[in-house]
Amino acid sequence: MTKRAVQKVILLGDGAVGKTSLVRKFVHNEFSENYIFTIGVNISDKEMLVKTDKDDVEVKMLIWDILGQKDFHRTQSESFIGTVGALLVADITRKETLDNLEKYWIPQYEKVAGKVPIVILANKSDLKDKAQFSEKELKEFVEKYKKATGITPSYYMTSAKTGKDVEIAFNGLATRIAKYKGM
Ligand SMILES: Nc1nc2c(ncn2[C@@H]2O[C@H](COP(=O)(O)OP(=O)(O)OP(=O)(O)O)[C@@H](O)[C@H]2O)c(=O)[nH]1
Ligand SMILES: [Mg+2]
Repeated sequence: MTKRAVQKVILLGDGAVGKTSLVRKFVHNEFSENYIFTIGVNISDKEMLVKTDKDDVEVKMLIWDILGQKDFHRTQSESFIGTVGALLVADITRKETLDNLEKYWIPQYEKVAGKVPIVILANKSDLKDKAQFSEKELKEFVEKYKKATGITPSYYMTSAKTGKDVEIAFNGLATRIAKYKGM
């Protein structure tokens, strides 16, 4: 039997890491080189089919894309309420964006949402020449998180430009949430 579910999820990470671009690629299959920073929140939705061990689940994902600037702490925290999972996004051309997931985004998010499923994305993987960290370092980051929490997040090297691993990352999060909800 096919089940149905609505999942509110959110993308988190520093300014210009590619949160809006990832959503645009996933929902509309479009990409633009222009940077227009997000003001407040954009909400998109996308239907997808996920498979758990028990069932097929038709998921309607409500995707919240918020601004990454840290000065807007309150707007960000309010948008975390009611989410059942998050995509944590870093930019491979700026190592500090990965450090900030650990220092800022994950703790802030967990304070509001608790220990819900998360997926870690190292975006702009097409810009290999400018990379400041590798897949190996991303894996170490995930291992460290696992040691601290007992939870192993999935991780992907994405590119909103080429589309690499974008669909699989969103689908991976939706699948984790469905399992977490016992579906
Ligand atoms: N080469 C490359 N450029 C990317 C990729 N993803 C995003 N960009 C570029 O990076 C810039 C910032 O992208 P956004 O998607 O607006 O970043 P954001 O995280 O939404 O930024 P804020 O809304 O300010 O928090 C834009 O110029 C994009 O074209 C990618 O995978 N590869
Ligand atoms: Mg944005």
